[in-house]
Amino acid sequence: MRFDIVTIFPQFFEGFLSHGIVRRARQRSQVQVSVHDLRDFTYDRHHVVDDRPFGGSDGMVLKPEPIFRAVEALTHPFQYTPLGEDRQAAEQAPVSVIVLTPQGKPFTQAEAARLSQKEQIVLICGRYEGIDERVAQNVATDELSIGDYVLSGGEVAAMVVSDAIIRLLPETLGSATSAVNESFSAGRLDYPVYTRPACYRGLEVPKELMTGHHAEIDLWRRRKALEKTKAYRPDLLRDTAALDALDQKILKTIEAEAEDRH
Ligand code: 6GU
Repeated sequence: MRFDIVTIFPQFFEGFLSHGIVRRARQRSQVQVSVHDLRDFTYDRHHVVDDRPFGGSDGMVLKPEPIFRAVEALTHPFQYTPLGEDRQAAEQAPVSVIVLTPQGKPFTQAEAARLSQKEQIVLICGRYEGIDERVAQNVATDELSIGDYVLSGGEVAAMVVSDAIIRLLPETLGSATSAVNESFSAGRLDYPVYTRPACYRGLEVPKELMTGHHAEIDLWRRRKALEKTKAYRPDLLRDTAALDALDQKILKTIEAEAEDRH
């Protein structure tokens, strides 16, 4: 897989690219990541990438021309279909061109899994008050947001999106099963974990984990995972069909116990 990141702050990505799983995946050639300065796709003397919004309002808008040129330079024509033309075709093409914006579709684990099948992903980082809408309609295959808050630019979001995808690539994680086993693949948050020492400042590790009894440990973990999910992410439990039969049973027990306390 290949990533091309288009940004006005290429240096932002230096630390991200040279540490951890992303660094290892690059060293092993599981992924190629290139970062491109949007200003390199301007032709004017001052390398201007932004301009004032038509209709008036605060702030500056990223101009379409440098972004169109960057995408044309970084992709092969006919390998992708822009969003404004055909959403279905855009999703299935081997190349994705993604605009990162708080106005985008929410980025999820399912979206990361879909994108991990692509040959090439171009990430366009927004700045200022936004990007000329002709980019989203005529060049992009997706507009993504990483959550309901506003960042000062798309750079951090580009790292979030590419990290979530890269760790799903085959042989990227230490253990091939760890990506399958985790939060969100299972429709709930993960269980809490502990390590040594067994007692720290009088704080004991839960005794259920110290028994070596596999079935009891599994039951305890499922229960804690569901309690946390209920507390922090009740939205994930609205569709209990995503849970297996044992989780559904444990959840009913948790809910019955909460009833009893009222
Ligand atoms: Cl993708 N960009 C910006 N600027 N803010 C965001 C975001 C993206 N996702 C959530 N907030």
